[in-house]
Formats: sequence, structure tokens, C-alpha cells
Amino acid sequence: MDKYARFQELVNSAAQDFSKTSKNEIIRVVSHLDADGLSSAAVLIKALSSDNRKYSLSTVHQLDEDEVRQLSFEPYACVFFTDIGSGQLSLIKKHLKGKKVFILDHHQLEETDGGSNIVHVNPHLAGVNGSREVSGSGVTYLFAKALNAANVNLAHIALLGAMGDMQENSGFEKLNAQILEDAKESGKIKVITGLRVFGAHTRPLHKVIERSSEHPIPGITGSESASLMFLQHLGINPRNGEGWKKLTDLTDEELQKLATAIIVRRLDQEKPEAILGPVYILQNEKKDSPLKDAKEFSSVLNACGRLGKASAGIGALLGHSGSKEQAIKTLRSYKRHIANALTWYKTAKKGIIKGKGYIIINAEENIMPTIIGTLASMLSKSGEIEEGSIILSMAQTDKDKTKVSIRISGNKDVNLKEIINKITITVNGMAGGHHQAAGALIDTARETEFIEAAKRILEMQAMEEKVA
Ligand SMILES: [Mn+2]
Repeated sequence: MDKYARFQELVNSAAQDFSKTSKNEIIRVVSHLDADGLSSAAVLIKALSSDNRKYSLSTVHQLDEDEVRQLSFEPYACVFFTDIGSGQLSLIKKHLKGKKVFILDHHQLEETDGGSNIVHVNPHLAGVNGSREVSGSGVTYLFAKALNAANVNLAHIALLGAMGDMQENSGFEKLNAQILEDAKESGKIKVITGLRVFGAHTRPLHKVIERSSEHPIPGITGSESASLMFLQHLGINPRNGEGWKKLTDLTDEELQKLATAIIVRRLDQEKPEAILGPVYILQNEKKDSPLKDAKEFSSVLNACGRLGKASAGIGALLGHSGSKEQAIKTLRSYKRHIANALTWYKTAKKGIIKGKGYIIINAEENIMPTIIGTLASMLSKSGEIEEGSIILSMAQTDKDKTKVSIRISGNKDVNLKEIINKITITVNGMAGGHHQAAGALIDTARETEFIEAAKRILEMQAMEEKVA
């Protein structure tokens, strides 16, 4: 049996097992509080509702021992963990002995041995790559589909989660690609080849081009006037009567002309044509909504997670119009938070340690703990920090804990999860994440100790890199 068949078998047997649970049981659902976790929650509660089941849902940034212990005191006999749990199996084993537990996750495994009361579904258990090929919401979707084939109409939600976890890279791989086929067949998503820019449905075209930072257009990105001139030279009027044209207002011919001209401009870039690729359109969203483009919907969900607006995000996924409005507002507010975080970083008088091959940013209470990872990610892609430098950023939570994020500048492949593990162990903290992006949670009281260990380990890492 190949690994995909083995994984499908895990999914099927979990669904079968769950079918035996009484419909009178209220199902306790705990999901991760990020775009993928919110998508997972939405998929599961939709599936539970259509199965005539009741549920109680909460979302968490991290699953620590207090959190799990708390669950053990609750009256629910059946608990689901979605997009979380695989990294906390020992805690779940320890505290939830008396309950039936389902874990639908794709994070790295802490250990493989569950218990007879735990049904653990994770692609890594079958040798399938969970960081690229399927997300937590993808696993939850496959479970829902095994439960009832009618749940294929939830496939698009799983794709939003996968995008949130950066699993869309000019297309989807393997299991995600199959989920995309389901989403297309159910009529929820349409894929076109187009310009991979942000705001095609919502922002003025010239602004979209000006702000194309992921795929920069030399001489145009960053300049509004150059962007306007560029369009005019192509014979594309940037105006639409009184207002501004959007990318979606262009005719096919204009689109073609624009795409070609942009690629020509990008010829000295590494992959000039990378700006063209699949664009995912959600068929049931309104024409001018930021939720129309799946990438944008996913970033709205990300913002909801970071600012603790889980219900707005999940509500938007379930199709509630009030929630959609609130979720879109949350994205705007999130952008303001990011801008403020960048300003803090650029003007900070203390809290920044620059070493050989690394930089440590300790924002203390100046940046929200849910924003600190985004700041590190942005800095890692900004080109302002030397390629290959490790960026370690820290911010305090309101529970006397400090959230730590680790990223690497540029595209170097270093196992950041291993590095953060080594540092975190020295202060008895918890670490987790993936190769390219990882994090930890430590006691704020032990920050100084942590920073000292970090300096030592990151210096060693920089030396090893040199030798290699
Ligand atoms: Mn995930």
C-alpha cells in the first residue's frame, strides 16, 4: 500500500469510529487560532451540523498543559482537536484519559504512540509531507468527506486554510491538488491564470501594480506615477469614468497586453513569469468583495486569528454577511498593527541585539505577541537583513509568558525548528512549528536566560554554516 492509501485508511477508520458516537453527545471542538485553524473549525462544525450534532467550540493560539487540564474538567466525553494536538500528544494522553479524543492535524509529531482512547489522524503518520501537501483544514476536510460524501462542498474552505499555511506555491501539491479538484467540481472555486497580485477585485489597478511587492516590477513597484504612466503607455486607461479601474475591469485583450508588458519589465528577475499563475476565485462571494479572491480571503482569516476575532473569521467562512463585514474590518486593523510594529522596530532605542549571523528583537510589551512572528517574517523578506541571518523575535503575552518567533533572512534552508528547540529547552519552554518558520513560548521571568542561550546557540550555528 502506498503512503497516500495508508493515510486515507487512517482518515476512513477515524470517520468510521466517530460514526459510532451517540448523536446526543455534545462534541467539544478545540481548534488552532490561525487561518488554517479557523478553516478547520468551520469545516468540522459544518460537517457536525449537517450530521445533526451539537458542538461547543473554542480556538487557541497554543495548547499548553493548563488548557488541556481545563478540558479534562469539562463534561464533554468526545473532544476534537483540529490543526493542533499532534505536538501535544503527551499532554492529551496524560489529562484526557477518560474521553474519546480525535486529533485531525498536520503539524510535526511529538510522538506517534497515542492511546486506545485517541484517534490520531496526521499525514506524517503515513509518511506524507504535512507541511507542503495538506493542511489541518485539509485533514479535517478529508475526515468530513469520509463521514459523508456530500461534504465535498466544503473543499474550498480547506484550500483557504492551506493558503494560510503557505502551501499554495503557484499551484497546489498532491493531496491539496486533489482537494482543489473537489472544490472545482462542487462549483465553489474557479481557477484562472492571471496576475498574482493582491487586490485584483478591490483596489485600483494602478495601486495594485504599484504595490506588487511579492513579485516586484522594476521601475514601477513603489511608484504611483510610474504605475499610471506604464498603464497609459499600454493604452489602458486607468480611469473608469469617475473612479479608478480595477484589474477585474480589464478586457481579455487588455489583460494579455498588461501581463506581457509586466513580464518583459521583469526579465532581469529570477523568474519573470512567476507573477502569472493560478488565481482562485470564490464563486459565491460578491463581485467587489475582498473575499472574492481566495488569497485575500485567507489573509482576512489570518488577521482574524492574529487579533483574536475567531468568530468573525469562522462566521465569514460559514457565509454570515455580518461576520464577513467584521472580518474585512479586522484585516484593516491588522494592517495598522503591522505598520506600528515596523515603526517600533525602526525607531527602537533598546531591545535589539545584532550578532554575527543573527538578530534578536525583544519587543517586550511594545508589539502584540500575535504580530511578532509577522514582523519577523516581513523582515526576513525585506532584503534589509543579511541573507542567511537568523531572526529571533520576542513579545510578551498577558499571561507572564513570552512568545518567540524564529525566521531566516532570504531563502536559505535551515531547520529552524531544531534551533528553537535547542534554545527553548534551556529554560523549559515549549517549542514548535516547521523547518522554515518556528516559534516557542517561555516564561517571561526567564527572558534574560533565554537570550543568553540564544546568543550562544545562534553564534555556534553561524560558525557551523561557515564551515559547511
Ligand atoms: Mn495548519
